Amino acid sequence: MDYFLAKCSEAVSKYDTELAASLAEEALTKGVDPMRAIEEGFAKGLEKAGTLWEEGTYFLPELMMASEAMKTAMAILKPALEERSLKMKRLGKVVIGTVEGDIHDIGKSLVASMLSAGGFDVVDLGADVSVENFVKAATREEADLVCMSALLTTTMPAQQRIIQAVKKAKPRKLPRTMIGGAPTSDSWAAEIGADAYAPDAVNALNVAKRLMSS
Ligand code: B1M
Repeated sequence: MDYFLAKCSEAVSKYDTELAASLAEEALTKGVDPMRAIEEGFAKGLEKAGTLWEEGTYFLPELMMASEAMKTAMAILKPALEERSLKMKRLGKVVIGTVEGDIHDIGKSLVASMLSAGGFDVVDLGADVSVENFVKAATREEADLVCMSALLTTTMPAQQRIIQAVKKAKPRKLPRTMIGGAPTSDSWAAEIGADAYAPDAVNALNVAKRLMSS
């Protein structure tokens, strides 16, 4: 298993989209937990590509190709995650997106898949989502939870603007709010008035469940 997950990681770090796709298919036929294949396999490869980029070994095109390999594998595994979701008790409705000015969508998509697999109905707004569109979606969908991802220190403040704008819009049902993304933290959540912070997709599901029951 570890060898298989290492191959998944390497396919992404070496931006081999074809191999990543065939390994994702293999994971499905072998019955590997799709979330495990993503988190312990493919995502590790993207982390490595990120490190090679930081070191100056990779340039932006290589990093983008590694992201594409990761996204291709995730797209193949997504139906298996969704199938699991259909069997679950519904826990609430989530609106999720990456904040404006920020196009990093892989972590956000992973969190969306995890919440969906755990029994939430998820409306994924995508990346670079304006404050206005977050508010519109939260109101329209009567969301129980609004989830905001930010990967750049420069885009973190948008999380605060969204929280303030949602409260100001006074929707019929005031949703709870959760933030995440590498530069964010518990203390940032407290500072901007978010109900919660989660460091990764697994914790995001646990935190979302806790928010729904509190
Ligand atoms: Co960018 N990038 N990038 N990038 N990129 C980072 C984030 C960076 C840390 C790299 C670095 O310099 N060390 C750095 C940010 C520095 C900072 O501000 N602190 C950076 C930069 C600077 C940039 C550009 C500005 C580069 C440039 O153009 N000069 C540019 C920004 C463009 C923009 O957004 N406006 C840019 C572009 C890109 C690519 C397009 C090449 C690509 C993104 C492709 C895509 O997403 N479609 C990319 C990538 C891939 C990365 C790294 C390497 C990997 C990000 C990723 O997908 N990780 C990243 C460095 C790194 O993280 N090592 C980096 C895998 C993913 C599964 O993890 O996203 O952390 P992550 O999500 C986790 C948790 O954070 C958490 O759960 C997820 C799963 O466990 N989580 C949540 C995330 N959202 C959550 C929400 C929640 C809860 C948990 O609740 C709501």
